Amino acid sequence: MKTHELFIDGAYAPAASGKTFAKISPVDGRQISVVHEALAEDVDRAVRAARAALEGPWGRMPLRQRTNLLLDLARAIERRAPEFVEAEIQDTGHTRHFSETIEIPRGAANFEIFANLLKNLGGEFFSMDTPDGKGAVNMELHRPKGVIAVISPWNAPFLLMTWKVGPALACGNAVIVKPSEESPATAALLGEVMNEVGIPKGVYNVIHGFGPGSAGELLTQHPGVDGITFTGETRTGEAIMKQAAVGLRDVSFELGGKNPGLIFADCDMDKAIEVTMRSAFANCGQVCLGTERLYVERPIFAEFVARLKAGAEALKPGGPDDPGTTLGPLISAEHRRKVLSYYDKARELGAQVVTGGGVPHFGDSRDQGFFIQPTIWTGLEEDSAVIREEIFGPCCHIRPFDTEEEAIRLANDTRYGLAATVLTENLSRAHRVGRRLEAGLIWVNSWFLRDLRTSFGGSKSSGIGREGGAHSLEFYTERSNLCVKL
Ligand code: NAD
Ligand code: 6OD
Repeated sequence: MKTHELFIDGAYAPAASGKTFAKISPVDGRQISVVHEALAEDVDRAVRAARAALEGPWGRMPLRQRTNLLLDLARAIERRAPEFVEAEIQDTGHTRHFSETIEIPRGAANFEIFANLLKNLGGEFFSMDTPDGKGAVNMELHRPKGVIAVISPWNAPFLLMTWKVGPALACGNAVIVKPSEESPATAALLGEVMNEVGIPKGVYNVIHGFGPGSAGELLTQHPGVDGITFTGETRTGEAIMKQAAVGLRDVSFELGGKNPGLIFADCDMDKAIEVTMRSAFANCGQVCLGTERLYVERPIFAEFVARLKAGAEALKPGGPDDPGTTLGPLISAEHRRKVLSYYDKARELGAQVVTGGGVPHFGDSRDQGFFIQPTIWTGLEEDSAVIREEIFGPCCHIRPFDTEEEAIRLANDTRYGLAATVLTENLSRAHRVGRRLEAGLIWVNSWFLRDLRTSFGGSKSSGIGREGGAHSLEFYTERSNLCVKL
């Protein structure tokens, strides 16, 4: 059975804690690996290694050499993509297609785009007048922030982890990654590739473990950490913010969502169904940007519901190696219990279950996995928990609306503000509605489409700060103004 040790100071090493935990396959409930759990001594060692890297060759490395190493890293990930895909799908049960076409290539791209960005980075420059007439010049300097703690989730492990490690390293920081306890494999494998391309030791460290009372909490409380970038649940973000308060460490948070989709009667129906099938069911609904609340203009409500139902029922649940699989499992037994509790709640609240609402049966080992039926409801009140809380499963509620104003009000009536989609062929409506939606990412006639140079993040309870392109410099660098009197 595979064992994932920690990766500290350029080498794999057992946890000093002597503790390990089991990683369970979401496809059939079998244990697939043993994972070492980092506790205080291990976290301390990782922080010391990262600090030493900043004071050593990494900290002194010219920008061109540093960014070239990251470009080499991107190529090496591409070369070893089949290994990354295998590691990711074993841990998560994701469809092979999703891992091969999105997760792993995006991981490589995350190093490439930030390396290129830093290579070509300019900065503010102001020439100013002074009373003696000689003047002064002001210029903006960027310095690495220092040791960055990267706390990442399990729903797109490699993509979301590298989305943070890429800019952190391009800006010259050293990182300590704490991947989710549910998805340790790709973060572990990346250590090997870091060594292969010659990234100096201590620049990239991985500690495994849980959140509270374990590696996550210990890392975010460590005084040697200068900044914490976190992707995960809003409630976890609140806990980490308290932990980060000691020493006033900076945070960057990408949190939960309860994203609306607005489908207007003037949409292209085929496009609306294609977009919604992805936004509601891709990755078995385990996407922070996914759509769990749909509002459909009344004249096309019945047709939309019927066509989405047909689409959901055509999805083929199965493991990554089952031919034709289009819907993988949920990540864990615990997560499935949570999603099923909303399925029960919806029924208790009198929802009409258009399709799904339970667990599929295979008659083989997959019955020990964590599969669940894609589910669509109608008829719930907007103040019900099913509509207000993030479920993070393959499910959505659909409600009719009558006016554009009503659709906007319903969409914005949430504590979250991560993403929204609008389906319309009316260009004026697209702009008019789009600019009134309270979300960090707004799509018209598409979903998940994004130039990586744009900002990414959520408002309200969906996050703090923005990452992506030059926006990442806000968090991953410290800025100074150098004012030179002439
Ligand atoms: P989670 O919050 O349970 O865990 C995320 C990470 O935080 C894990 O590594 C976990 O071990 C760690 N952690 C938990 N408690 C901690 C603590 N007290 N201190 C330090 N670390 C701690 O999230 P999850 O279940 O892994 O992921 C699903 C959630 O992530 C969903 O809410 C989803 O919306 C959100 N998410 C958001 C985005 C985004 O970009 N906004 C992207 C992906 C996922
Ligand atoms: O594409 C990205 O960079 C990104 N952060 C996607 C988030 C997906 C959430 O599940």
